[in-house]
Amino acid sequence: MLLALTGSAQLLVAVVILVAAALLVALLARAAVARRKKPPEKLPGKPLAAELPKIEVPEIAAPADRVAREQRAREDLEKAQASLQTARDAVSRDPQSAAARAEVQRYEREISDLQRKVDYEQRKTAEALDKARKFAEAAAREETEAKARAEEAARAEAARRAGEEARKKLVEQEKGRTLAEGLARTRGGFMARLNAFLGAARELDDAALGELEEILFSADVGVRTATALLESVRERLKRNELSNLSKVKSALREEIERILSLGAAPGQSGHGGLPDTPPPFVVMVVGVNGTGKTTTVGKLAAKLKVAGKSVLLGAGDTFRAGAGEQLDVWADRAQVPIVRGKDQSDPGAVLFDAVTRARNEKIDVVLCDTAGRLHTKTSLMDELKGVKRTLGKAHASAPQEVLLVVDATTGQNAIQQARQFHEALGVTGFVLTKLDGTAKGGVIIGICDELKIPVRYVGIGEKVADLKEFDPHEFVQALFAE
Ligand SMILES: Nc1nc2c(ncn2[C@@H]2O[C@H](COP(=O)(O)OP(=O)(O)OP(=O)(O)O)[C@@H](O)[C@H]2O)c(=O)[nH]1
Ligand SMILES: [Mg+2]
Repeated sequence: MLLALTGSAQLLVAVVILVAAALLVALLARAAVARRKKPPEKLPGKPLAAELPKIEVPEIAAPADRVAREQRAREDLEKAQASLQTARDAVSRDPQSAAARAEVQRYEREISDLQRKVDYEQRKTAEALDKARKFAEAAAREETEAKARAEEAARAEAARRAGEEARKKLVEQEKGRTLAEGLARTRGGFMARLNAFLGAARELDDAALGELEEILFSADVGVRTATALLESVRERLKRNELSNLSKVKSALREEIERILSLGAAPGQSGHGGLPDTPPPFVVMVVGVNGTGKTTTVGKLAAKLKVAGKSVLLGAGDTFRAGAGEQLDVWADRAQVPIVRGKDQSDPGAVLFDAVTRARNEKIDVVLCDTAGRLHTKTSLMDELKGVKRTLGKAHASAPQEVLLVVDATTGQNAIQQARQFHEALGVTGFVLTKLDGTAKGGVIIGICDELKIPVRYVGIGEKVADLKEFDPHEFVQALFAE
């Protein structure tokens, strides 16, 4: 086509092409600078740990309508150029014809306009192609990243399941004692005497009642509860409901189970089923020195983890040397995170951090260990009240549970401890530990009767499985088993 044009027309077309090429180069250079200046586009989602595989971008064509428009413009230009040539031929034949010269000028103007149109359409096609390519690249990148994210999530889930299985096995393998085994000493103590007495074939006379009174008072249930139990037997005798000792035994069993059945807080038997308060469920574990708080926190963490809850430990005992390390061992064993502070640092601050972290990370339960203290030491009890207030500042409903850990071997002294801790902190549940090592298990009846606070767990040994969720019926059955 160019060959068909005259010398001046060829020059004009060449100039136009050169200008268009220069314009394109300038545009590309500007785009490259802009791309360099622009920070890399941030795609949604987490950064991937693994390197992304190579992104495959499909071949991209400019949209068909754009290509067609550009083509039409070129054809119009070619037509005008052919008409210009014809007009010029006419001028060559008749140089005096003003009409022929006017025709040439008209076509020259038209060609100039059409050339601009071609340039415009060409630019638009290039832009559309660039846009389509970028879109395809972004889509391909997104798809590749989504694929990589899904693979990583699947890998993490498989690792989590494997860990979960391993932990479950660990806890299951570590078979603990049965409740009856754990209560063997208590059963060998006052319960053995009570069972022997109630099993004897003898008259239900005053002498027998006197003996029952003596047995109940020797049990660690406390004077008040022993008296109340005896009273209930006398009442039923008066109503002629009890004709023999075996009936007295049933009546006592019923009465003890009634005392122990204080009912769990709504939605919450132990901590397996958590209540509806917004998470995290914060448990503040308190008690006298050496009762088993840290051990209970550790066992509970392992149990809750196996039950599918996410757990965080707060090392609120910054006082006793080695307390943090002791809890660290449990965190490691139960595979749960822990928040620790420096030794001697403010326990409230450490636990505040723990609850805040649990809120941020949407963790289900925070178990807060605290330093052991004598219930009679006012300053130490005041410190604990402060810690409780701080927990409330970290999370509106916290602590949802104030768990008092009581050592069953301390017998009736435990009732006094419980009363004072309750006055100071509003205890919401008990854990009675070391029941395996004492004949004084009757104290649990006294605590429930006097304080009307439910027992959540009982500890009957040092293994995770030795922390049992408290079930009054099961407990009474194990207690009376001969
Ligand atoms: N036999 C038996 N031992 C237990 C039980 N619970 C805790 N222990 C043991 O009691 C001892 C004290 O337990 P810790 O958990 O350290 O007690 P603590 O209340 O945290 O002690 P302080 O932090 O010093 O106040 C440890 O040797 C535990 O293994 C239980 O139910 N049965
Ligand atoms: Mg401790």
